[in-house]
Amino acid sequence: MAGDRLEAIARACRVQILRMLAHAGSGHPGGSLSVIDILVTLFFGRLRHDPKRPDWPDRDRVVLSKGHAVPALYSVLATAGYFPEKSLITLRKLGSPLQGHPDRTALPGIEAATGSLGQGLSISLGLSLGLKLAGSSARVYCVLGDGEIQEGQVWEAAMSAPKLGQPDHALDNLVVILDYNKIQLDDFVKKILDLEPVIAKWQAFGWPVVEIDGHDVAQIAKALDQAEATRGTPTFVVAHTVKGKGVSFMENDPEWHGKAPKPAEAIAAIREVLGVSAGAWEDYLKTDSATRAIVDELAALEKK
Ligand SMILES: Cc1ncc(C[n+]2csc(CCOP(=O)(O)OP(=O)(O)O)c2C)c(N)n1
Ligand SMILES: [Mg+2]
Repeated sequence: MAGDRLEAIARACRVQILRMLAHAGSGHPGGSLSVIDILVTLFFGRLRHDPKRPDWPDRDRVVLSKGHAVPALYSVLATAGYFPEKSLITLRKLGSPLQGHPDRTALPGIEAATGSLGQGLSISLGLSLGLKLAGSSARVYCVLGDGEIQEGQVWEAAMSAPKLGQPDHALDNLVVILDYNKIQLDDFVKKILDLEPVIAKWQAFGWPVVEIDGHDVAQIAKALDQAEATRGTPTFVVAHTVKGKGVSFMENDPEWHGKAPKPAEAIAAIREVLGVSAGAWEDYLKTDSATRAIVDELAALEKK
């Protein structure tokens, strides 16, 4: 089953995200865990790409505009074979290509330097138009955060995209996915500056909108199919998600936007992601040597 495979990869990526952040001692768990099912479905269910040839001109592009969630992207790139998994624990270390925000000059597989929020959609418009003008069939996937779209530059790009390149080079190679987890840095998006009615706003600018559960890989894949079948306009996908998804003490809590778990918290979170009860954990670890190694490494870190 394709869905089971994607869910298994997403679980493994969640484990890696928690591991990386605990080793780094800083970073953004909430938005990494909310976006991971989207990134896994893109990279393992959709993208035309070749990890051995990251500069292949006709590759599909993923622009993670909400760049602070890059641990999710690193976990996916490592799993796909862009670089060794052991590099993941160099996250945020001095000299590592895995910086706290993505750097395309440092790490093959990264398409744009993001993290200064609000810019990724404008970059994606340029990439989409360039590919169209070059006669390439490559597609561009831009992932936005909901707090991020409180930035004005996003709306300038949103107004332009359905008109850019018309009529011969319309940007139907562009898909924008909103990770709508309802929380930004300070608090709930609604309390800071409500986005609603978000669907009607994008529709008013000329975007077809597809609304999905952003943790349901079948729904994500179907939305991407719909986008690919759409001619003449880019597509906007509103993915309803849960910030911190998969870890009970992180879910839906603004506190976990930009705070790394302590090693012991990461171990508890990994156990939850894998769906193992506290009582069954030691026996489980005897059957899973890869997780055992990650847990031992975190336990050693806790003692430091
Ligand atoms: C231009 C800019 N302003 C402020 C910040 C600081 N910042 C980092 S993450 C964040 C909140 C983003 O919220 P959202 O897009 O909803 O991200 P998610 O919930 O997916 O983590 C802010 C304000 C930034 N990175 N860039
Ligand atoms: Mg958010």
